[in-house]
Order: sequence, then structure tokens, then C-alpha cells
Amino acid sequence: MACKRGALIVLEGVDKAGKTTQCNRLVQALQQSGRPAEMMRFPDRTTTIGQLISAYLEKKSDLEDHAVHLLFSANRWELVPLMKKKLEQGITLVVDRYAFSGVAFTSAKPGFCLDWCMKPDVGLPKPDLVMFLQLSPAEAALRGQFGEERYETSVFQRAVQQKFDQLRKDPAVNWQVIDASQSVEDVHENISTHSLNTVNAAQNRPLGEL
Ligand code: DGP
Repeated sequence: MACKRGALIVLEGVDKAGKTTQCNRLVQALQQSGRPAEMMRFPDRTTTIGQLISAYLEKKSDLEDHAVHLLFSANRWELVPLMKKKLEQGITLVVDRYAFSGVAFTSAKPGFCLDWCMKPDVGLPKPDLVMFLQLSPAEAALRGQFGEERYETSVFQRAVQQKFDQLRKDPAVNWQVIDASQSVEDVHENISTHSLNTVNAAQNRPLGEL
């Protein structure tokens, strides 16, 4: 009998929402329950394209806004063969940011519309579940200062939050909003419940496309 596919689970949200901590916790929990799982993150700064993106984020280089948008998308596309292989092997992928960050961050810049920003990611594997870790800008500020990277200002993050609010209206994507102001443990419980349901349901459904 063919092996049942893994689920593609994405965590999105503004900076400081706790995505990376929760991705790690979720992978651990899935593995401990006997379900193969691995974490991925975008941008993946280890590839050649990822290194260009990393230098841009660290403000070591400047890139034209459309060009960098396409690089972020190319960084996702270059990992699609690996993602598909793992999903087919029955491994659930827990992904820290995906195409939705791509659209939200670029469309928060002046002169960009959602429609143009979404185009390069059309055809990417569609997540079975996207959990949005919701945290108000005021609560995010309580979690400490932003870092030094590009985009890490409260004004820009508020604009990104608004773009995510628009993206979440798309009924073609399975969005779940998670209250990220709760304790790490409570957020984890919430995320785990949604994920277990998704892992079970995804086994019997073909992988979709964005
Ligand atoms: P992180 O490694 O999760 O801190 O993300 C790096 C930064 O890059 C973060 O501020 C969000 C932003 N980002 C992530 N994906 C994209 C994308 O596809 N396009 C743009 N413009 N920014 C992105």
C-alpha cells in the first residue's frame, strides 16, 4: 500500500508572535506521538538565493523591491522538490513563514498591490493548514525591542498586520487564528489540536496548489 502523505502546516504572523518556538514545539510533539515531522523555514538563508536575501535583510545590500520579492518567491520554489519528496514519504512539514509572509511584507510597501504580489507564488504546494499567530502591536512591543533587520519597526509591522488581515479573508486557504498572547504552553496546546486533525485529514486528500 502506498505510504500516506504528510501534511503541510504553516505558521504565520508578525514578528515576535512566537512562530519559531511554536514550530519547534509542534515538531517535537508530532514526533513524540509517532508521526514523522520536520521543520522548515522561509526564507531559507542557506541556499545561494537565501544568502542574497539574508544580506538584504541584514542591510548589507540593497535590492530593488520587485526584484527582492521575486527572490523570496524563488527561494520557496527552489525547495518545492524537497518539500514534495518529504510529504510523499509521509513526513509532515511544519513551516515557519511561507508565501503569505511574502505577500504581506511586500504589499505593505508603497506602490504594491496584493494581486501582483501573489502571482509569483501561484502553483506552490498549498498548505493543509495555516495558523496565524495573532498578537497586537502593543503586546508585541512588551516582548522587547525589535532587532536591527530590515522591516523590524512597529510602523511597518502594523502595515504587515493589516495585509495579513486581508489575506485571511481568502476562503480557499484553511486559516486558523491562534491567540498568541496566551502562555507558550496554551498556544502549543491550541496549535497541536488543530495540527493533529489536519495530519489525519491530509492523509486522504491530494496536495493542492496555491
Ligand atoms: P525571519 O527569519 O522569520 O525573521 O524572517 C525574516 C524577515 O523577512 C521577516 O522580517 C519577514 C520577512 N519575510 C519573510 N518572507 C518574506 C517574503 O517572502 N517577502 C518579503 N518581502 N519579506 C519576507
